[in-house]
Amino acid sequence: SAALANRIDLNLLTWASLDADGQRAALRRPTQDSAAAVRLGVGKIVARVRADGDAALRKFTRLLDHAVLETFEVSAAEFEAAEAALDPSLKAAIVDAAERIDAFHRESGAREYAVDTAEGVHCARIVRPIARVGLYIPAGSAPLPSTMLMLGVPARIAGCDEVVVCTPPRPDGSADPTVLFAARHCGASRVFKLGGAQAIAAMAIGTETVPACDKLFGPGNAWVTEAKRQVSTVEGGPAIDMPAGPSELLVIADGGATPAFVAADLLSQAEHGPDSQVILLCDSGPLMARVAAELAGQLARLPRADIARRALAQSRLILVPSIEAAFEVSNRYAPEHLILALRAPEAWLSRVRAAGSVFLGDYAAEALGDYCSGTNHVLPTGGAARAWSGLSVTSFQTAISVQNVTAEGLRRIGPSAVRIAEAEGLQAHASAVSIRIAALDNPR
Ligand code: HSO
Ligand code: ZN
Repeated sequence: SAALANRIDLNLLTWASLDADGQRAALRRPTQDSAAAVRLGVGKIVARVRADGDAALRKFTRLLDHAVLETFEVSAAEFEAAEAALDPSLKAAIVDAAERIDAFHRESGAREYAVDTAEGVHCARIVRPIARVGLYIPAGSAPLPSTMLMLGVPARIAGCDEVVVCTPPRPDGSADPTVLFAARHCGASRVFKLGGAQAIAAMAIGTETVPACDKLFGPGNAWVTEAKRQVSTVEGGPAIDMPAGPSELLVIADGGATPAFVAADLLSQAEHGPDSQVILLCDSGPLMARVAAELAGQLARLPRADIARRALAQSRLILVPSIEAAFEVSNRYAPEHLILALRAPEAWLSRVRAAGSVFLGDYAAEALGDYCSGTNHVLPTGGAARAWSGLSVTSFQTAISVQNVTAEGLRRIGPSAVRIAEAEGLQAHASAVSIRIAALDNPR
């Protein structure tokens, strides 16, 4: 209705009535390429941190975070003050969430294995932790201690030697106490009060106080994301976790879904930021109308209504001809989060081809996965779920392959190597094998 449309701006679409262009437009994400100004600004920050180290960090922290800091590292006294300041029920909830994240992620590491590919040819994979990792915990519009757990717990399970954390300081020079508590709880080695592109530059390059890291993790604003991209392309620079973009939720609901639950899930995503993406696919017109009404009602009561309203204006509620069709649309979009508000959700799981994390049934709110079901909330966005996976212990490990070849093994596989090397015109390769076979044939 017009009255409703005035209160919240929703895009209600009917999939079957859209042509190919209309369907493409319905699934289009807002363009994410970083503005030239951001690219340039980040480039300057990275160059200054490379040249001036801590002095540059002090300058950018004063200019951009409005905090005057002589040293950045969080002291034992600060950790203790943070812990003392926190409500015991909040501490208990963080400990509880960390336990469940630990329980789920323990199973997620790369496994070592060994295969004899021929008699005398023993091949194996061994797994090692990445030595030094850098975790970025944003504090922007809301500090996210849950992100500290999602990065810190798998790093601890992997057994990384050093876990470096950066989180932005507040203007008074302190860091968010909940983030500090979570950092200490998952055993972070060192925490620095640094934010933005300068934090990423520091962990990538290293300064007098911040150590250079082998791989950088964590979400952040456009500046942080661009900084990760830039430092990872420098020769010898760190690896990064995954391309990060605005958070997304796609819900597939049938006529039996509970409109209030569906609306609440959509709003939980929308309140993250005005650029959050929210899509509902539903095969029931009446349900869609009731979700739209619920959205309006629940939105009015939210403290972050303004942010959520702007995200919803970019959202889409799409009537699809069938649940089968909904899965085709969803796989094409490849959402970060996928809720199946369906009557027999497990039976539909086999249809899911591309998604970061799936929530089955009426009770699996996305917010549970954000905090404490145990799964990770650092997930591929922007359609990356077609080829990328969410964070797990393997993200903090390397796998090293090993081969052990006996004389018998050399005799078995050597001739194939020689033949292929000759075909490639690589005579030194062929010789490296044939010289050994000859030595076996003519022991001196
Ligand atoms: N939904 C966000 C994670 C988050 N939500 C943190 C609340 N706190 C991206 O998966
Ligand atoms: Zn969330």
